[in-house]
Amino acid sequence: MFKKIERIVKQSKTFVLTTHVNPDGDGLGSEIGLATFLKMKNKKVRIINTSDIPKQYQFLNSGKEIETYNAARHDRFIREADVIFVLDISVSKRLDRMQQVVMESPAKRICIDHHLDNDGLGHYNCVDEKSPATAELIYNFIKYFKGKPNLKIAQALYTSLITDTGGFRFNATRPTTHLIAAELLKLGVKPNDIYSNVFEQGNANVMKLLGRMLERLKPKNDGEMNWTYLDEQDFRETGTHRSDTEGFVDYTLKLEGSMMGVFFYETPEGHTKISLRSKGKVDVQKFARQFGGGGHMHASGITLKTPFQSTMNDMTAKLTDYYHKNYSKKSKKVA
Ligand SMILES: [Mn+2]
Repeated sequence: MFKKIERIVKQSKTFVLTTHVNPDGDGLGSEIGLATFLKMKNKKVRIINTSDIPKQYQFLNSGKEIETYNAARHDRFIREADVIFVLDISVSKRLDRMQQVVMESPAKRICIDHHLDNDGLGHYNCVDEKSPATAELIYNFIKYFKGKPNLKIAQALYTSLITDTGGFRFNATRPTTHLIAAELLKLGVKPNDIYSNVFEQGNANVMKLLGRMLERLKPKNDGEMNWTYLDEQDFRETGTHRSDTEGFVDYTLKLEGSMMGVFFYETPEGHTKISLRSKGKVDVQKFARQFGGGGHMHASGITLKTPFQSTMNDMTAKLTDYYHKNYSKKSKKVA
């Protein structure tokens, strides 16, 4: 597939790069990495995303190369581009506000991605679902091109790797991932600079919000399931946003013996958002699917348009029951 893409790139002049709504470190790092490489090849490149860059990734955009989509400013360029690279997704719905213009553009669409879901968004698909990050594919692509990554590319791709592998701790992390990381370090990446930019941008209000969430952690099923919540009052009193809870749910698995974690929060409409995390054989996606949610076996989410307090009580009971029936050590002893 690299061969085909190489030919297309050689024949083309103008490129749009984009990624999914609410972009993460992998999507953004892959964009900067690939854009920088294409610019070295004297291509005309614009990175246009449907969402703003989250604060912790703004250091990647010191050159102001990543733009937030605005129809008046971007539609013409998107329609006239030779190629649209879609990074870190292969499903058009996740382009959100940009979906229509991207799908209508006569440009060749190339997906570089590591997700299983694919609705035919790309005319060309460079997808490796075994790869822990899209950035691995971008790195390999640059190498295939016999390109020499510079420090900027290295920093961008390193950001992608550490975010999508959870700091090299997820099982998808493979020998290649570390070999690529090693090459990026050789190019001058300072691991703590990247780590600090991404993970040490906390603010006091968000810490207070986290404190409330942690204080309320309650064990169920002999501590194998742990759940907690934040409601409207918590966000109001701490002056925080729902988006500030990114990563909070991970704390539910930090307790010894915790196999499944549940975090509820109240949406601005008074509805219920549930984040689920699990380990080992415990499958939270199976539970989430029954309620219209989705995700992966170990990380899923559900949004319910029903009142917060009563929904939380009801769902906690259902989750406790689900865990007990399928995974609880006690129930296995009985059986
Ligand atoms: Mn990714």
